[in-house]
Amino acid sequence: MGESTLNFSLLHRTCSLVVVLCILHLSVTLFYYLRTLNNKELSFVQNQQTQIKNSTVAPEVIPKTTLSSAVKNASDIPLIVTEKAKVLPVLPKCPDQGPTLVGPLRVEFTSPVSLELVRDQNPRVQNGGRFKPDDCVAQQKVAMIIPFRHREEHLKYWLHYLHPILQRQQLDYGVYVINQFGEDTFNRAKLLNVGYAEALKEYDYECFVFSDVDLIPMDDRNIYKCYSQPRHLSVSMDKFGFKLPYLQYFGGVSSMSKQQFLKINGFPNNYWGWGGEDDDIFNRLSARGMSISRPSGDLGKCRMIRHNRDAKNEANPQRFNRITHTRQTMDHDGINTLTYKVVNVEKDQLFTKITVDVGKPDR
Ligand SMILES: [Mn+2]
Repeated sequence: MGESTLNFSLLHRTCSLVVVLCILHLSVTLFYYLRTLNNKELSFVQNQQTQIKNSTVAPEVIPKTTLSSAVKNASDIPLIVTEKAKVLPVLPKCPDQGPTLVGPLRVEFTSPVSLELVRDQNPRVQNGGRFKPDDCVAQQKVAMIIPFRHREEHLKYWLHYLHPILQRQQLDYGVYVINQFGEDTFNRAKLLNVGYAEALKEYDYECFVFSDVDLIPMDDRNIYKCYSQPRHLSVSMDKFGFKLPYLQYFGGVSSMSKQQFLKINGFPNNYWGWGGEDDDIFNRLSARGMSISRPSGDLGKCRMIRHNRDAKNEANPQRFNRITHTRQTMDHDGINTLTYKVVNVEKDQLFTKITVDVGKPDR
């Protein structure tokens, strides 16, 4: 009997202990659960910090509201926030003249160039001919637009010389070769309009350099970017004895910001064959009260690869008449009336080649 009472008492105590342990366990669980709820907002803040840390956005464009509200919400743990804020990348803006620019360059077209070699020599150029500096924030996002047809040899030289130059110029750039489909008359200005439109579909470019495929700058301080006025970059070509052929000349290589380009409604679409379209572009700029910015004759030296006039790019006999009417035609012939059909897009490491049907002249 005494033994059974003892056993019962032991059982009772054991049960009580189990109940107490259960209550303890529940309380601890509840405590941690509630703490997690409280910290939900905090962990959201931390996520935001991590996102900022991982993004490549320039420090000056980090939304200030995100940062300040993060600090405010997490005021109970200021240490963590301070620590996170310290690891934000603070990339400086690239300087006007990059530290690796070399000045005058030797440019010659005697030894042939292989694309494989150019690819190997420019390992930091990404698919599609894209590059941006990793040690500073580029001043501008620039699309290089090259009107093209049957000039593979010239394109190799262009890529061989320009990729190293553009990287030293620390630009955030992409190379777009706009290849006219078919064998109808060539239309340089319309291809340039297509290049503008197609490049903008890929990236938020703010500047456009329009370059003939056969022109190579002879000094890397001639920066292929945009300026406060539309820029004529190929100011002293060997072809013209290193002089401007005439003061209004805007052919060869030029650059325009998106705003400048839109202000003149882009380029004319109806200049078929060689000549006149560059003068029409000059007239557009002048009609909208803009002037031409140029580098010095020394910095603006460039070489043109010698070649014969292409087939289906005969001098356009209408050009003299057309350029006298630019002011009347520019508002209804330009980027606002551009039509074309993309036939093919090829992505090489060194360039994006867009083959496009731009139609043919009205008969
Ligand atoms: Mn040429």
